[in-house]
Formats: sequence, C-alpha cells, structure tokens
Amino acid sequence: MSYTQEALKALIEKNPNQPEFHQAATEVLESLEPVVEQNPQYEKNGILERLTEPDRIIMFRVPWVDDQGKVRVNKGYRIQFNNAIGPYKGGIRLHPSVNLSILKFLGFEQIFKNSLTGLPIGGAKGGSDFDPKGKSDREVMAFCQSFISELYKYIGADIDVPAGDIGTGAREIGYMFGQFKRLTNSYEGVLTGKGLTYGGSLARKEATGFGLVYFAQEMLASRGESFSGKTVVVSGSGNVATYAAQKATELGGKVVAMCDSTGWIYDPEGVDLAAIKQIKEVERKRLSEYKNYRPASEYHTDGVIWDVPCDIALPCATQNELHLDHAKTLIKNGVIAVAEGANMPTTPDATIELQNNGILFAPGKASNAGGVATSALEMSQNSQRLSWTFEEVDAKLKQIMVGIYRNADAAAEKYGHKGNYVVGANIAGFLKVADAMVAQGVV
Ligand code: NDP
Ligand code: 2IT
Repeated sequence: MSYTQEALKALIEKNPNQPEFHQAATEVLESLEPVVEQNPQYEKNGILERLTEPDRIIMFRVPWVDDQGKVRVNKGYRIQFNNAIGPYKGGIRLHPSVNLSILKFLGFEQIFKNSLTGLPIGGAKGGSDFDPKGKSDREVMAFCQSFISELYKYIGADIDVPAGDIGTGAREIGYMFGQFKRLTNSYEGVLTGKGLTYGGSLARKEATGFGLVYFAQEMLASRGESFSGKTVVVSGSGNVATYAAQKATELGGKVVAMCDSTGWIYDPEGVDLAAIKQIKEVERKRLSEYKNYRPASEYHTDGVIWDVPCDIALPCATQNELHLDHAKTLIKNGVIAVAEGANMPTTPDATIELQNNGILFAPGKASNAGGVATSALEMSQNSQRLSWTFEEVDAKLKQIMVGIYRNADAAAEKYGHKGNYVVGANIAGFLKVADAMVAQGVV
C-alpha cells in the first residue's frame, strides 16, 4: 500500500463518522500520490499524518438569552488546523447543520486554499449550530458576544483571524469584533470582513464572487472562451453567489437562475441583482419575494436549479449540492464550465463525470480563494494602519486569482494531469505547506 493510501486508511479509521472530512481528505491525498512518491522526505517527516490531524480543536458551550427570556445553548467550535505558513485563518459558519465533520473538511481545505493565495496564512475554520435565520438583531448580538467570550482566549491578529462564512456576514463580524475589543482592550485586526468604518477592507464583500469569476475567466480563456454572451446559473443568493452573479453580468454573461434553501428563481431576462440584494442583504427574506420585483420571473420549490440550461454553472451555496444526476443534466444541456464558489459543492462522482466529458472544472479551493486572499489584504492594511482604494484591492485580487490559476495549471501539467485543476490545486497548495513543515521540524 502506498504512503498516501496508508495515511488515508488511518485517517478514516481514526475519525469515524466524519463523511465530509473523509471526502475532502480522500480527494487531496489521492491527488498527492505522484508528489509524495517523488519526494520521500514527506513520508520520512510524517507530513500526511501531521497535516490531517488538526493542531487543536476548541469546543465550547455558547449560552445566550432569547427575546422571550429563555436560556438557549449552542455548540461552539474553532479548528486550528495548520499554521506552518502563517497565523490560522478561516471563516466562522453559523448554520444548524454545523458539526465536527463539516468544520474539519472546511478547515482542512482551507490549508491548501490559503497556501494557493501566495499569502502568509494558515488554515482554520470555526462555527456553531446556531441558526441566525429568524432571530432578532439583539438575539444575534447575544449569541455573538457569548461565542467570543470564550473564543477570544484563542484568537488574535498574529494567532488566529476568523472571518465570515455561511450565516456570518458584516453584522455578525461587527458584534464579534466589539466583544473582542471589550474583553481584551486591544484594537487589532483579529477578524476580517469588518465594516468599512472600523478596519474593514474595500472589496472584501465582493471578493469571493469576483475572484471566482476572475478564475473562471482565465480557465475559459484557455479554450478561447469568455463570459460574453453566455447563459449562467448561480446557486445560492448569499455573499458569494450575489457578487459572482454581479461580475459575471459585468463581463457580458446573463445570469438566469439563483436559489436559496427554500426555492429557486428563473428570470430569462437576466436576474435583477438590486432586487436580490434588497431581499437578501437588507430585508433578510426569502427568494419567493423576487416575483414582487419581476412579475414575469418564475419561482419554484420543486426540481433543481441545475435543470436550467446554461453554458456556465457556478455552485455558490453549500457542500454536496451538485450531484451526479445534476452533472449529467448540465452536460446534456451543453454546459462548458463549472466553477465552484462554495466549498466542495460538487460530489466526487459528479466532478469526475464533468471532467471525463471535457467540461472545464474549477475546484473551490482554488476558485473561491479570492475571499480569504482579500481577508489577508485586510490584515495587511490593518497592520499598516492604512486603507487601500477599491481599485487597488480589486486589482490585487485579480492578480492573485490569475496567479492561482497559473500555479494550479502548471502543477497539473508537471505531474501528468494537464487540465485537471483539482489535482493541480491540491499539489500546488500542498507543496508550500509541506516544505515549511519539513523546515520547521517535528512540531
Ligand atoms: P451566505 O450565508 O451568505 O449564503 C449562503 C447561500 O446559500 C444562501 O443563499 C443560502 O440560502 C444558500 N444555501 C445554504 N444552504 C443551502 C442548501 N442546503 N440548499 C440550497 N441553498 C443553500 O454564505 P456565503 O455566500 O458566504 O457562502 C456560500 C458558500 O461559499 C459556502 O460553501 C462557503 O463556505 C463558501 N465560501 C464563502 C466565502 C466567503 O467569503 N463568504 C469564501 C469562500 C467560500 P438561505 O438564504 O436559504 O440560507
Ligand atoms: O471558505 C473561506 O475561504 C471563507 N469563508 C473565507 C475565510 C476568510 O478568512 O476570509
């Protein structure tokens, strides 16, 4: 049995009942086979065993009081996975589905994603099974303050810098930052995605979606294609989806469908993004409201968004949302590219189906890295006590995404998988971290 197979087998045995973590680790470790074979120092230094075991997992109780005066208790987590190349960095997910397996898959992928950005950030992820939906601002504040009252001991600008993810946006980051500042009496860049009046970076809000489209643009260009005149389907209608749809539209694409967890809209004229922002960002309502803005559009709660014919599909909602059947439908309908805005939205069999049919496929850990890259730019601005213009940050983001594309492409080619960006991204992300770990000794 090869070193990668042995490491994977041990990981699955040691971490039972963590299917999402197994899924993410299997993909990465299988991609690394040729690299590990050619570089015996990685096995000698136990790199795979150390990379797949988090540095530490912090788990805690998050008690808070709801608007009826009732005490509620949620689970809180922070997984500090690896800090070989920089302070721990990664988002906080607030969603009822959050568990250890999901956060470990996210924290593990974050190591490679952060490495791909070329910036000095390690991998982490955190979150809670708290559901912000339907909660008042005061309830969300009570939760966030309680969450940070425990987590503040373990984070800091040079230690671990959390940020947004599903269910965590500017409002939540604001409450968390306020509580951290109060408890520590220090004003530091301990969180990213902050409001623009207190240390946030211009273009961070847009960064993941814009970066996704910049990556997809490069990938399309490799076949002489572009967004211009293309029909685009974007799943989700949150932070990543909205700004991916905006940039795709700016580049001449037509976004005809988006969704949330209760249904999906079809608007053949092209989705009205001002309406989406009003419904989701301002009013925090459901997409069923969209019909009020565009009476000619359709709203569906049955079927799936992937049934809508498109040239480019951008899954931007959540993990394992695009299955084998969906991939087959997309192929039948003539899709040319699938680029992941979410983390691991495409199941492994669907990914293989798309690749085997010659569809351009961008893996999330490369194509959605613009969010965390811009978080790292926010950290730089905080350290310098400066703030850069939107144009400066956006230009850096674009340069970073082009760099990631080129690195992933080159690594895939070097190891005999030209055009396979999954393998390329995994290898390119791994090498920097693995070499840093070897250099730093057994820690
Ligand atoms: P948001 O909370 O802003 O939006 C999530 C969107 O996905 C919402 O529209 C939500 O619908 C929808 N959604 C969630 N679960 C499901 C589901 N089971 N079925 C259908 N729709 C669903 O999160 P983000 O946009 O920040 O995150 C989206 C994805 O992108 C996640 O995978 C995240 O990890 C990843 N990501 C985020 C980055 C960031 O900077 N924010 C950076 C890189 C990756 P509803 O409104 O009904 O909940
Ligand atoms: O999955 C991700 O990369 C994020 N949620 C963003 C993390 C960050 O630190 O900006």
